Amino acid sequence: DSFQELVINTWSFSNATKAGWNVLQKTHSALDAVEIGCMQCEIEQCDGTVGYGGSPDETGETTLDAMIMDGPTHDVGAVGDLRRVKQAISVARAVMTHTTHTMLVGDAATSFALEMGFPESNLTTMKSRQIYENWRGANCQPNFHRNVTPDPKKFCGPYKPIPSRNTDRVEATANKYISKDNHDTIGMIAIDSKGRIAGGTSTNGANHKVPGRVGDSPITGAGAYVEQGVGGAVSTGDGDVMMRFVPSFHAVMLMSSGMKPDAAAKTAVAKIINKYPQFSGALLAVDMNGNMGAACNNIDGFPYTYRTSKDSEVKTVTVKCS
Ligand code: SD4
Repeated sequence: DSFQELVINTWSFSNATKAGWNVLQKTHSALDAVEIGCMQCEIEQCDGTVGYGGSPDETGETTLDAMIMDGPTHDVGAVGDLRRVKQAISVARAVMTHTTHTMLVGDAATSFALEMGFPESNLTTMKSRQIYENWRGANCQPNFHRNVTPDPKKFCGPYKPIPSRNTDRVEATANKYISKDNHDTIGMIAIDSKGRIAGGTSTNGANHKVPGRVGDSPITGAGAYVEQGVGGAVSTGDGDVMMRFVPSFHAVMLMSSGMKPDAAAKTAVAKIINKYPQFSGALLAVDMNGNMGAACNNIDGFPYTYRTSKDSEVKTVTVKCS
């Protein structure tokens, strides 16, 4: 085995790292490691931001985004706005394995999942119901995801566009925030002993999103990107802003022209900060030799977790945002 095996993921989701690592030891497949690692977080509902029962949308429903990418074939499978099916990363892998497509969305993605044998279930829990009730309140709260003039009668919809100067819109977008306990998408990269790299993400997205919203996580190059022989990157945070910069792709391209993961992550994040100084998020990058790096903005430090064949246990490193 000439390659150092590696499993690395965003945040302190060490059970996900362990699950990915364990399957890597059994099947020696980076793809399996990413699927099973992310699945662990879907089961545990990591931080309430992965899997069912978190981030209810404006109507109270939880929907899921996930993707998986295979380095050697450059194949991708993804689901956006997946409804009523818990196993988002596995459905994403089924899209990759059993279709010529890259991404399926919404209720049609659900139909595909059911055809593939995944069970239908309710993604709402007491907790997500409570988050929704607290936010909606008795009088309907304004939704910061919508740029409407505060008019109590309009907060609960139906919504109508309100003419605004374009500069207002840009300002509103730039100041959008994701609360600090709601940015914990799992993004994972694995390298197996044959040197195959794979990456993936799984998330329930953003609280109170407008129904139909798909975040950065299932978008190739935004939520995750791997390039065989170069490395991979995954992101977490305010996906509505981050996807405009395809930061995972950016970081991997920088690595392919010789930059180290650390500098690549910082450069890609700096590009976002330049336009959106307030955005919350983080980017994690790794090369084929297991060099790691991360950068973040507007969060209280960004932990990432990994295991390599050089270590005897899972380790967590926390990066400070500069
Ligand atoms: C999104 N990037 O959908 C995700 C949010 C996130 O935990 O990281 N949530 O925008």
